[in-house]
Amino acid sequence: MEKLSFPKGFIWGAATSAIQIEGSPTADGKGPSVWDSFCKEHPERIYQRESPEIACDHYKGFREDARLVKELGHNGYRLSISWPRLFPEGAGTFNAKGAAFYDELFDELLKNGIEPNVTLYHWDLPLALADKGGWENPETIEAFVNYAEKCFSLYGDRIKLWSTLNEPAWTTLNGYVTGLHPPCKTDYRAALQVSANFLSAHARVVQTFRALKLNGKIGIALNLSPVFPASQSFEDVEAAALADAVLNKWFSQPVLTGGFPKEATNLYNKEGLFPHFEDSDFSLLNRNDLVDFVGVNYYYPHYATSDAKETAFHLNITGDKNESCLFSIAGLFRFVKNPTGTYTEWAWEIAPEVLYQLLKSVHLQRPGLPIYVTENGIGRDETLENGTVDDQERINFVKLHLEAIYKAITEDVDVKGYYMWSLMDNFSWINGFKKRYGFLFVDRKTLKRYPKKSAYWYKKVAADNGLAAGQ
Ligand code: BGP
Repeated sequence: MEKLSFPKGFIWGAATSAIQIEGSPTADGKGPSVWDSFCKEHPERIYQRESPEIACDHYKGFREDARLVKELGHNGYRLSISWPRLFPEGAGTFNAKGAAFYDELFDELLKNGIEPNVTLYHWDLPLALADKGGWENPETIEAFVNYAEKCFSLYGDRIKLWSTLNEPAWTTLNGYVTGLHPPCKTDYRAALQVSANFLSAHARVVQTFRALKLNGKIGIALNLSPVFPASQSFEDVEAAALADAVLNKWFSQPVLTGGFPKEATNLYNKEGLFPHFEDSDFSLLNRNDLVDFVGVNYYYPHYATSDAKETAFHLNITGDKNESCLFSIAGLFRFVKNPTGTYTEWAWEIAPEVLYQLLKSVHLQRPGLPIYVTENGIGRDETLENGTVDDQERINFVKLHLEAIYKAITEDVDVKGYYMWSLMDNFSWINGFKKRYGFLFVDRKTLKRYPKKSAYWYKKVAADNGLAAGQ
């Protein structure tokens, strides 16, 4: 059987984010984040009224978790820093106790031979900033740059891989278009200003990082869901190109090659919605030096039709296979199911071959740019049996995606690592806890971790630095 050997030094890891695993929302002076308050104020919007208050209690059990990461054979780990732990109000007073947690966590990981890949912002905006307009307010950009600079000065001696933002497209979309995530707005103008402010924040933080001349690399983690036309009709082809420009390229083009996609620019200009950028930010975003690497978060592709009569959004948060997701913007595009596709219980298509195409397309846009697959995984409804979970479906999923990555690598795409989402079952935003993603099963009553079958399988893949085709 052919062995798929990955490049030497390939990172085999998993990913998490602060609020999804840490718990201890008020410990050691942490301030509230927008997700803490959203879950308290609108429990009805979260499946089974769950909250991240306890999550996986990682704040208390981080040493044991670092030990588990090592035991699982990973050589890398993607995580995020909680901004309101360091700056309880987002700006101003610095909380040294919150910062000490990450000091210890990073040391623990490094001691165990695990290279951290640190994201500065994974959606847990300090509430005090949200109360002043959040990402719509340019003061948030300033506060983010100051917070990032503090992180660089505190941890820049040890952290070699940094990402500025996690999925600015997804958080803009759900915070300001679908209204499913905080601040639950449905306002295109606000959405576009927020997207612009995210991009400006990224650009300024990269400048700050470079000025410090640290021995590390900086990038961004983008959710990229390729969009295909539902049919070959001219209208559907156009609708797909527009959806791709609005949802993907609006965020990826400025950081990968500089500039903005014409389909989106034309639309926003026509509607009088093109957002405001400071001149200096705009010129940075028109250059092509805003990333040392790009993080690709890939879950599924979209199929677009032009036949969009209404504006409506629905996300399957129950895991009921009969419940479809809905995404339609009147007059622009609507997403439909792939009639030949295979879907998860949460109605996300499983399409590994699209990851190969996506990696190739990033490479074509920025030849040679190092890429990390910073998220990819499958959410399942799982139960513990005899101290483990037989998640063969996850093994199949990860294997197919690794094969897709391998194929891209053999065609000169510089993929340097893979972080499966997620290290452990965690707070899956509005899906609560039923949707499980981890290599580690987390018992919700005891919070004890149990490696699933996939964890053992992946350990062998990491040890072999690859896998046998068909294995
Ligand atoms: C990404 C987020 C992650 C993670 C993952 C799975 O968009 O960056 O934080 O949660 O998706 O999504 P979900 O938990 O909503 O199923």
